[in-house]
Formats: sequence, C-alpha cells, structure tokens
Amino acid sequence: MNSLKPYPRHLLRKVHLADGVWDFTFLGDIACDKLDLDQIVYDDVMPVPAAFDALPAYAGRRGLAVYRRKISVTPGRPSRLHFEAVSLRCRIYVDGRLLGEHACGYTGFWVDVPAGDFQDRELVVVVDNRFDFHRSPLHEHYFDFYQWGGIIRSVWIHEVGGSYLEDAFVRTIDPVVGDIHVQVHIAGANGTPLSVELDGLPVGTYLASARMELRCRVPEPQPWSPGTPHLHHLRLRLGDDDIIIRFGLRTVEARDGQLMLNGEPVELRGYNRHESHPQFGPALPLSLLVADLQQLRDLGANFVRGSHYPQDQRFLDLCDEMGFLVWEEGIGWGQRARQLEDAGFRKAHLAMLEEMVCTSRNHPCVILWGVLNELGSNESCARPVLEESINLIRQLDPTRPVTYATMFPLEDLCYDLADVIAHNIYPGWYGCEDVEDPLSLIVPHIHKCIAHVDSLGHRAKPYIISEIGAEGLYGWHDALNGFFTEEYQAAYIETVLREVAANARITGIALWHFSDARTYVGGRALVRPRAFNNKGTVDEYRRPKRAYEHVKRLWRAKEE
Ligand code: ADA
Repeated sequence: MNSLKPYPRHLLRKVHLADGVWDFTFLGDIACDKLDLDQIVYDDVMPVPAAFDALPAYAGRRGLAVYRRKISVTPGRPSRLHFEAVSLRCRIYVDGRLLGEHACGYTGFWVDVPAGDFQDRELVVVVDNRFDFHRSPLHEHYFDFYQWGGIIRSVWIHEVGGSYLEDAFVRTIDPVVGDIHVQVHIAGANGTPLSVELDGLPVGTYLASARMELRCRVPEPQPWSPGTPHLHHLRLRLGDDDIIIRFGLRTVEARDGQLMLNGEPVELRGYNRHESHPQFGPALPLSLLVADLQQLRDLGANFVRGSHYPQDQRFLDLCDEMGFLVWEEGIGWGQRARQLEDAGFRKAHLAMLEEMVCTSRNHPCVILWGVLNELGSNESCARPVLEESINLIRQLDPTRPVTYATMFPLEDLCYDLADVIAHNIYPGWYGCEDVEDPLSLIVPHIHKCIAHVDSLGHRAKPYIISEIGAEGLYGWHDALNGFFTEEYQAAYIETVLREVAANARITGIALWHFSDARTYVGGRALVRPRAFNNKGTVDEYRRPKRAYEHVKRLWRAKEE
C-alpha cells in the first residue's frame, strides 16, 4: 500500500490504507448535534475517496452524510488516523466515541485513536457540506468554484507506539555542497536513539528529544530544478518507528525584481489549476493528475498556481518528480470585512495555513506560498489578517517567499507585506462593455499596473500576473470572433503572452486557467455560461481549445 502513499512514507511503521467502498447514508438537512449514531441506517455505499455530490445519485445535495467502515488495528496499540481531506467539515467517531472534528475541505488532519482491546474497530465519519459561516468559516457559497462534499482524499491508519516520529522539515542550506538543516518533531520522546540515513547511507545517531535541529550533508548532492528534478531521501528511525522524507536540494529567493532558483533567475510560465472534473469533482484519479501535468508540459508550462486551496499531495509529489514549480495557496476567495474582522474566521484561517505549510513544505516544487485570493486588500481590514498570515507562514517556513493575489492592482494597500507582487487582471474581458476593440486594452493595462507598483517603491519585488484570461466555449466559433468564441480567447492569450515575453519586468504568469471548472449553478451563473468557468485552455474534459496551439507555440519557442 505504501507505494500509493504520498510522501512522507514509512518502511517499519504499519500504515493501512482505509480507502474503498464504505457504508453510507445521506441524511440531508438535519443538525449535526441531533445525530444519534445508533439509529443510523446505512442504506447505500460510497467510494472513498470521492465527493458524494459529484455522483449523479447525490448531485447538488447539501446536508449531513454519514460514512462507516470497520478498521483493523493491533489490539493494545494506539493509532492515528490521517485524513488527507474531508469537505466541507466533519466529525470523526471510533467505536461510538467522538475523537475529532475538522473544518476545512482541502487540508489534511490527524485524529488520535486510543488503544483498544479488539482488532476490529468501527470508524464513523459525519460529513457536512452545507455552507455555514460559523461552523465552516473558510467556505462560502459565493466562491467561483463548486465546493463538493465528502471524504475527497485518502484516509490512512498509522499504528504508532507511545513514542513516534511526528514530522521532519528539511531545508536546503547549500544545494551544491548538499548541506541541509533538518527539524525533527518527536511525540513522546524518551531518550531512545534516533538514527539518520540519507539516500540509504547512515549519517549519524542522536539522542531523541521532542524537537531536534540537525545539520547534515547529502553524500552525493544533485540540485533540484525544473530541468533536472533530482530528489533525495532522508530516513529517520526511532525504535520500531520510521519516516522517509523526500526532498530536493534547491533554494528560492525574491531579489532584484527576480525570482532566483539556486541563485539563477527563473521565469514562470503556467496556469492556475482547479482540482475539478465534472465526474469526479475534486477527487481526481491519479491518471488525471498525470494527464494534466503531461498537457501542461506539452504546452511548455513550468508553473502551476494551485488555485485557490492546498493541492492534493499526490499532485505535488508528481510536480516534484516532473520538475514543475508550484504556488501553493491557502483556501480563500474574495474575503472582505465581514470575514476579515471575524475572530472565528481568523482562527480557522491560521489553523488551515499551519496544516498547509506543515504538509507541503518538503516539496521542492513549492516555491511560493499564497494566501487569501482577492481579499479586500484595498481596505484597512485586510492588513491585520495578511500580517498574521504571512508571519505565521514565515515562522513555519522561512525558506520561501510569500504572496497574495490582488484584484486591486491600482488601489492595493498591502504590497509592502508581500515578497512578490501578484495581480489578477482581466483587461479586455471584464468592464469593457463600451470599447470597440477590447484586445487593445490589454497591454496598456499591464503597463499601468506595473508602473503603479514600481512608483510605490516595489521595483525590487518580482512581478507576477497571477490571473488573466477570457472565456472561450469549447467548439464555439462565429464569423465575428466575438466574446466566448475560441478565436477571441486565442487572440486574447496570444496578446498577453507576447507582452509577457517582451516585458523583462514580468517574472511570471499564471493564465486563468488550465481547464474549465464547474462553478455557480444559481443566479451568479449569468456570467458563467453552462455553470462553468469557461476560461480554460482545455475544457472540463481536457479537450484543447484553439488557444492551446497558440500557447504551445509561444511557450515552446521561449523554451528553445
Ligand atoms: C478572479 C478569481 C478567479 C475567477 C476569475 C474569473 O480573479 O480569482 O477564481 O473567479 O476571477 O474568472 O473571473
């Protein structure tokens, strides 16, 4: 089973995969606190991982859903359940006892299960996919992407003793010499020796304590980069427990208006990407994760912005292996004073960021952290939230730049807080009702945005266009090449990419977006034909639109 598991992995620790077909029932609109687990009749089955409301039988349903399965663990030994993502919120029961709850649909979390007398235990997961600001403050109905419900990523059972390896964070000090810094977290440390191996070779043995800082040298170091994505392995062993961390030797830095990877400037060419498919919702099969990256590679892309939530760890593992650069982003979409001034929201937001950073910080592909897409950063309420978010991220990971994508390029009040300036802009798409030639707006607007940022004294910060795009309906052509045709979209993207190639001030671009993605179904869909966000270069089934060949031609030429 370990071969399917995203990193970190284990050779000694017993880890069982709890995916499969679970007992299931959909209870609908009832209060979570009113639930009597003994009275539940499981009248259906549900695959895990999957979004239950992506299946036709439950499409569009919101309410309480209950999942159940037997798990098998060694009697007398505590275990830990690892849920990679349950959306939108959930409660976890083992043998009828409430052991944990969680309220963000895109981050992993752990639940400690005390030792029991029997091998077979009953695991029940109560999932709630209703929008409710007080109970799930990070999810809102108005986000421009469909938010499905269910156990959407894998579930693992880790058998651990009283003392085990919780986590380790590997930081590159020198990618050429191979010097690394390792921070180790041990639960129940009791002076047992901790042995360290790098790429299978012993490095040393240390006396274990709860939090350890080690400096080691990789025996045969090979730096990681998109062109040569070399990976190394650190194995820690503590008694009968172990953990294997995969990492890459690379540094990243925002300096002199550039993003430097191992001291060399790098240009980002890529896409925003939603984890979304009409049939699977956000629970994408491995084949689709690989297929998406193969298409991105074919387009000549080297960069993915994981919009607008932490990505599947299998996807980040693939990016490590295939040499993609990733902007990993916390969940957020258009928060304003109502949320930004709410203590419950801020607490949940910081907890989510901590889960994201601690889970994703060993991926060499992740070169940038992002927070709170399009928050109200033109208002004073944004600053405290951005400050606390960015400070927390820097504390958990001082090695990567941090940014936020603003939709207020000319009115933003918080640029000083970010390491990288990132603009979401749609000249030639939104707000040009009275313009005869909307394409003519694109280049002047980009220049205006950059000039404004530089006039505020941020010339030394790299500049990224974090979103730009136009809708093109797959298969829609007409003689006028108007809005929503594949032709207008292709001409739009061509104009943008030519400017990006010609403008040395632009460090990178994430086009909006890779594939069409399901969004609003109600009144907001008035600007979203088919209830999809149709700005994909491929449609929701990954069929290329006309823009595909334009992007490929321009980016491949750049590559060569
Ligand atoms: C915003 C937002 C995206 C998407 C896009 C659009 O910039 O960040 O999620 O909604 O606009 O298509 O309008």
